[in-house]
Amino acid sequence: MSEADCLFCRIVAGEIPADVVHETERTLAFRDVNPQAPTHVLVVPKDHYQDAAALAAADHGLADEVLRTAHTVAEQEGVAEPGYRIVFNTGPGAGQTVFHVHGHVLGGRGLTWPPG
Ligand code: D5M
Repeated sequence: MSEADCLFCRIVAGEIPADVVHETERTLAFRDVNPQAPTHVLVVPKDHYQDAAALAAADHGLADEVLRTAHTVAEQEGVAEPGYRIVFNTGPGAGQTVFHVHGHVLGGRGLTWPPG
Protein backbone atom coordinates (compact mmCIF):
# COMPACT_ATOMS: atom_id res chain seq x y z
CA MET A 1 0.00 0.00 0.00
CA SER A 2 1.36 3.43 -0.87
CA GLU A 3 1.48 6.18 1.72
CA ALA A 4 -1.13 8.10 -0.30
CA ASP A 5 -3.56 5.24 0.32
CA CYS A 6 -2.61 4.75 3.97
CA LEU A 7 -5.51 5.43 6.35
CA PHE A 8 -3.33 6.71 9.18
CA CYS A 9 -1.21 8.88 6.86
CA ARG A 10 -4.47 10.45 5.76
CA ILE A 11 -5.50 11.05 9.39
CA VAL A 12 -2.09 12.63 10.08
CA ALA A 13 -2.58 14.85 6.99
CA GLY A 14 -6.01 15.92 8.26
CA GLU A 15 -7.77 14.38 5.24
CA ILE A 16 -9.82 12.00 7.42
CA PRO A 17 -11.25 13.21 10.73
CA ALA A 18 -10.08 11.70 14.00
CA ASP A 19 -10.64 12.39 17.69
CA VAL A 20 -7.11 13.60 18.47
CA VAL A 21 -6.18 13.53 22.16
CA HIS A 22 -2.48 14.43 21.98
CA GLU A 23 0.10 15.55 19.43
CA THR A 24 3.84 16.07 19.39
CA GLU A 25 6.09 17.21 16.58
CA ARG A 26 6.48 13.65 15.28
CA THR A 27 3.57 11.70 16.79
CA LEU A 28 -0.23 11.80 16.88
CA ALA A 29 -2.65 10.11 19.30
CA PHE A 30 -6.33 9.64 18.49
CA ARG A 31 -9.20 7.50 19.77
CA ASP A 32 -9.78 4.11 18.18
CA VAL A 33 -13.10 3.98 16.27
CA ASN A 34 -13.79 0.52 17.70
CA PRO A 35 -12.78 0.85 21.36
CA GLN A 36 -11.97 -2.32 23.26
CA ALA A 37 -11.67 -0.60 26.65
CA PRO A 38 -12.92 2.66 28.24
CA THR A 39 -9.63 4.21 27.12
CA HIS A 40 -8.48 3.01 23.70
CA VAL A 41 -6.18 5.44 21.94
CA LEU A 42 -3.88 4.81 18.97
CA VAL A 43 -0.44 6.42 18.92
CA VAL A 44 1.28 6.74 15.55
CA PRO A 45 4.44 8.32 14.22
CA LYS A 46 3.50 10.93 11.65
CA ASP A 47 5.97 9.37 9.22
CA HIS A 48 4.94 6.11 7.59
CA TYR A 49 6.44 2.83 8.83
CA GLN A 50 4.47 -0.31 8.16
CA ASP A 51 4.92 -1.87 11.57
CA ALA A 52 6.82 -1.75 14.86
CA ALA A 53 9.72 -3.75 13.43
CA ALA A 54 10.21 -1.27 10.58
CA LEU A 55 10.02 1.67 12.98
CA ALA A 56 12.49 0.16 15.43
CA ALA A 57 14.93 -0.66 12.63
CA ALA A 58 14.73 2.77 11.05
CA ASP A 59 14.49 5.33 13.83
CA HIS A 60 15.15 4.49 17.47
CA GLY A 61 14.48 8.06 18.55
CA LEU A 62 11.05 8.04 16.96
CA ALA A 63 10.20 4.67 18.52
CA ASP A 64 11.09 6.22 21.89
CA GLU A 65 8.88 9.20 21.16
CA VAL A 66 5.93 6.95 20.30
CA LEU A 67 6.34 5.22 23.67
CA ARG A 68 6.62 8.53 25.52
CA THR A 69 3.45 9.76 23.80
CA ALA A 70 1.67 6.53 24.79
CA HIS A 71 2.59 7.09 28.44
CA THR A 72 1.57 10.77 28.27
CA VAL A 73 -1.82 9.68 26.90
CA ALA A 74 -2.22 7.13 29.71
CA GLU A 75 -1.54 9.83 32.30
CA GLN A 76 -3.81 12.31 30.54
CA GLU A 77 -6.62 9.72 30.41
CA GLY A 78 -6.15 8.88 34.09
CA VAL A 79 -5.29 5.20 33.50
CA ALA A 80 -1.56 5.24 34.27
CA GLU A 81 -2.49 3.89 37.72
CA PRO A 82 -3.23 1.07 38.39
CA GLY A 83 -1.96 0.29 34.90
CA TYR A 84 -2.54 0.18 31.19
CA ARG A 85 -1.45 -1.84 28.20
CA ILE A 86 0.42 -0.79 25.04
CA VAL A 87 -0.09 -3.23 22.15
CA PHE A 88 1.67 -3.18 18.79
CA ASN A 89 0.05 -5.83 16.62
CA THR A 90 2.87 -6.63 14.19
CA GLY A 91 1.90 -8.55 11.07
CA PRO A 92 -1.38 -10.08 9.93
CA GLY A 93 -0.90 -13.16 12.11
CA ALA A 94 -1.00 -10.90 15.16
CA GLY A 95 -4.14 -9.13 13.99
CA GLN A 96 -2.57 -6.05 12.39
CA THR A 97 -5.07 -4.61 9.92
CA VAL A 98 -3.71 -1.09 9.35
CA PHE A 99 -0.14 -1.17 8.07
CA HIS A 100 1.04 2.12 9.55
CA VAL A 101 2.61 1.31 12.90
CA HIS A 102 0.36 2.18 15.84
CA GLY A 103 0.47 1.47 19.53
CA HIS A 104 -2.89 0.72 21.12
CA VAL A 105 -3.11 2.33 24.56
CA LEU A 106 -5.75 0.39 26.51
CA GLY A 107 -6.94 1.07 30.02
CA GLY A 108 -9.80 1.89 32.31
CA ARG A 109 -10.80 -1.72 33.00
CA GLY A 110 -9.15 -4.87 34.24
CA LEU A 111 -7.02 -6.39 31.47
CA THR A 112 -6.59 -10.12 31.49
CA TRP A 113 -3.57 -12.15 30.43
CA PRO A 114 -2.93 -13.87 28.06
CA PRO A 115 -4.59 -11.72 25.41
CA GLY A 116 -6.59 -13.45 22.70
O1 D5M B 1 -5.60 -1.97 14.67
C1 D5M B 1 -6.20 -1.08 13.78
C2 D5M B 1 -7.15 -0.25 14.59
O2 D5M B 1 -7.49 0.90 13.87
C3 D5M B 1 -8.46 -0.95 14.93
O3 D5M B 1 -8.58 -1.09 16.34
C4 D5M B 1 -9.54 -0.01 14.41
C5 D5M B 1 -8.79 1.28 14.22
N1 D5M B 1 -9.29 2.16 13.19
C6 D5M B 1 -9.61 1.83 11.91
N2 D5M B 1 -9.99 2.94 11.25
C7 D5M B 1 -9.89 3.99 12.12
C8 D5M B 1 -10.15 5.37 12.04
N3 D5M B 1 -10.58 5.96 10.91
N4 D5M B 1 -9.96 6.14 13.15
C9 D5M B 1 -9.54 5.57 14.30
N5 D5M B 1 -9.28 4.26 14.44
C10 D5M B 1 -9.45 3.48 13.36
P1 D5M B 1 -4.75 -3.23 14.20
O4 D5M B 1 -3.76 -3.43 15.33
O5 D5M B 1 -4.09 -2.91 12.89
O6 D5M B 1 -5.75 -4.36 14.09
